[in-house]
Amino acid sequence: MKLRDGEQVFRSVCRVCHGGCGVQVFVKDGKVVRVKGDPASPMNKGWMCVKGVMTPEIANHPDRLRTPLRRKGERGSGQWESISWDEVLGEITSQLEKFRKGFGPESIALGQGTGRHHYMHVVRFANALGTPNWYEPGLAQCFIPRITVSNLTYGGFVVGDYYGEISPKCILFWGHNPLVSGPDGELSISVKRALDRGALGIAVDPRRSETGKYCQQWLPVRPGTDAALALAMIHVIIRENIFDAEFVAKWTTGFDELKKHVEPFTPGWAEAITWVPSSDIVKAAKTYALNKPAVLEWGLGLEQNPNSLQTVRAAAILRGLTGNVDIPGGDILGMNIVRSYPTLKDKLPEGMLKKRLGAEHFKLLGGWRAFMPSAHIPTLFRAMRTGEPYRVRALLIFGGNPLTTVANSKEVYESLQKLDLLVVTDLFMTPTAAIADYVLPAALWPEVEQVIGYPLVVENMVMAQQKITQVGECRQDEWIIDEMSRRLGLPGSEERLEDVMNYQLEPLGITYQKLKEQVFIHPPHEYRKFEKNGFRTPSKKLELYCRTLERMGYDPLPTYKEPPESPVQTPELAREFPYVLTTGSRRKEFFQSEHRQIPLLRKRRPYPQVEMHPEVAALHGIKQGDWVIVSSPRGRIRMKALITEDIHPRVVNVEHAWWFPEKSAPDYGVWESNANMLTNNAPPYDTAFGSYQLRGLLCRVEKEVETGLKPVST
Ligand SMILES: Nc1nc2c(c(=O)[nH]1)N[C@H]1C(S)=C(S)[C@@H](COP(=O)(O)OP(=O)(O)OC[C@H]3O[C@@H](n4cnc5c(=O)[nH]c(N)nc54)[C@H](O)[C@@H]3O)O[C@H]1N2
Ligand SMILES: Nc1nc2c(c(=O)[nH]1)N[C@H]1C(S)=C(S)[C@@H](COP(=O)(O)OP(=O)(O)OC[C@H]3O[C@@H](n4cnc5c(=O)[nH]c(N)nc54)[C@H](O)[C@@H]3O)O[C@H]1N2
Ligand code: SF4
Ligand SMILES: [Mo]
Repeated sequence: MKLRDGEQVFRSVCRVCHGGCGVQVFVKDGKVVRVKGDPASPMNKGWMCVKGVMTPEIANHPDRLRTPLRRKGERGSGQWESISWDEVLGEITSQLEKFRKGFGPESIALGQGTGRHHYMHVVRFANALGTPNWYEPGLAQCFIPRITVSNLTYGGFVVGDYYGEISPKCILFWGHNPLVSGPDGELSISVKRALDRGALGIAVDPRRSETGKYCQQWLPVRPGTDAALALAMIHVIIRENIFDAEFVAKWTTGFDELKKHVEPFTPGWAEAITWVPSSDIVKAAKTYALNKPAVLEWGLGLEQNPNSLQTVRAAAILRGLTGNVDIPGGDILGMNIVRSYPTLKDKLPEGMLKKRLGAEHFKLLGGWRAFMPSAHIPTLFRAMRTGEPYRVRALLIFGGNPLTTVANSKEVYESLQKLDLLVVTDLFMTPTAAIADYVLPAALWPEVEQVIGYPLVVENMVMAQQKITQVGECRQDEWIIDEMSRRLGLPGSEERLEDVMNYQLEPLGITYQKLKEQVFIHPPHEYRKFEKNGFRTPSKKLELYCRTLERMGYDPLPTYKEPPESPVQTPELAREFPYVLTTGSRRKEFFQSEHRQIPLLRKRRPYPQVEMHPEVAALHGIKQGDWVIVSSPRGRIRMKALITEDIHPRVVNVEHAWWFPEKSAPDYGVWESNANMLTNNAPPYDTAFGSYQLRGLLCRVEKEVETGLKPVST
């Protein structure tokens, strides 16, 4: 590696997204000046994505928050004063103490964003504070159904095996576009390499996504109906006798029940529901079953609907039937080489479990069996807004912009405005931070110390993030939490972050300081672990039929449910809103609501886009690049038309999490093009996870005319 004048280099791990890329960080005069992929990292082997290489532009951006801020005028007036850490922490903790004593710790909620370095530390803080109410905008809508279903079915989480000698022969991409969204258990580059090595690709997606373009087969499914498609594929695999009979007989439970259960779910039945031709369903089922080893890459397309448990279960069963679990080149169970984060869950008083908002209904999200029990977002925000069943008075958000990422943004706004205390810790001023009482400046990844196990959840490799630079008064979230904990005298506050990291690393016989020198540890993968001790399920087998679910009152075998808002369920509404709306598909340039202020990224994607088929565009007189109004029964937004053949002709797709840092405070244009103005946070929810619907709603599109429709604003 070549050093330029005055540079120093450090090895760490990029966390502009969920992370995973080993990198070399070049520092000059105390600033990050460039980052490069680390060729020695087994994960990315020197590769980096377009966001990661922008780290210096993010770290040194003039708009970065650099000091703690206290609101001066009214909420949202845009008037702030800089105060010291000592003052801000003193003021916040004295208010927290007041709420805790006066109304109980459950009146304080904690919020955060998707899988950051401080994720588990926020959970730890909630337990230490004694509040059951923390949330993250993903959870029931992201990853928790996949993790929980994996645990129930296989006794552990699985990820595609792109790391060994044997490469997958087939990859079934189900509602997932990893060439763009990569770091959700794998990296884009690993998937791309497997496809380049000749893996057959099948994409189940209403859009022919960037990943879909590499696939031999595209199944443009009607959003929200994936469970029907998966059930039909199970039907075909059993009917055609192309399941792995030996594996099924020896290592699974409930095959006979499953076989009987799927008899009615023929490809013809599924075609009517999913809009995918039955011949394509048969072909996809055969390709997946007959090309072993195969990976099933699952994503948000399976989860962001009110039948998330059963949809994800149906996909999980496909892996089991075909014997693709924990084999080289298949979907592998994690090594979990680090000890789980000490979240102090035993410090949460018993009585608080019952008070967790939503837990009594959504047992796999908030109940004691849940993977990482959290509050149900619509129930929590309703409690802020209405005081039912009790008032939530304070919310501390560590990295999250819920005005853009939680369904039904207008209700989110009303809920936040009702709080007595809103504190937002972020890298930048956002529309959510702009209506807070205090805004705290967060550290970006090169300013942070943490241990990261990767791929997420399965932890086959462990890496050290190290603090290399300091920007202004920015502090890592864990530090802020620890300082608050100390002032409040909470359990665990005597431990330093380094103690926590060392505790995690203990089974590896290494300390954080040593790991920093070593950069990463990547033990060889052990396959077919079930042959030694069975699967880590109650039956020790892979559970096609799940008795745990049955005991909890959920269907032990997967079932299909029509989405509550759809051309079939609500045909009257569909006359007014004739297209099926899906939201959220990721873009390479942005991570969720971030990076719109980074010039090189924004230049590549200056506007929010709505994708529609040429037939739809022609019907409404819409031309490529026109501004379009997209409306749903809940609201309307404007986006630029992206007209493409690569989408089902009855589906419209909008990007999510748009706001405009260049527009004026406090809204920053958050009401203009924000997908969650269209989405629904009302029941019905998934009965186990409480997932609400972000995909498979109804909408209409029309060309924006200058004097006509204007975006709604509050
Ligand atoms: N309609 C629709 N809505 C969706 C989705 C969808 O597909 N469709 N997807 C959902 C999913 S899967 C998820 S995970 C959520 C994501 O939702 P969030 O994770 O809430 O994403 P953001 O809104 O971008 O908020 C992240 C904020 O954290 C800040 N940040 C980044 N790093 C740090 C850090 O280290 N510390 C601190 N304190 N702040 C930091 C960023 O500047 C940004 O403002 O959105 C959900 N919302
Ligand atoms: N660049 C970038 N990378 C990211 C993120 C980001 O914001 N930007 N976010 C991160 C986070 S938190 C997450 S959770 C992951 C998400 O990563 P993915 O799971 O890949 O999520 P999406 O790209 O939102 O959606 C995947 C695909 O689902 C399709 N789809 C939409 N509705 C349906 C449906 O009903 N059924 C099916 N089968 N498909 C459907 C979309 O067209 C899209 O191509 O990405 C992570 N990585
Ligand atoms: S994929 Fe994620 S970890 Fe890798 S370079 Fe991009 S932002 Fe960084
Ligand atoms: Mo997510």
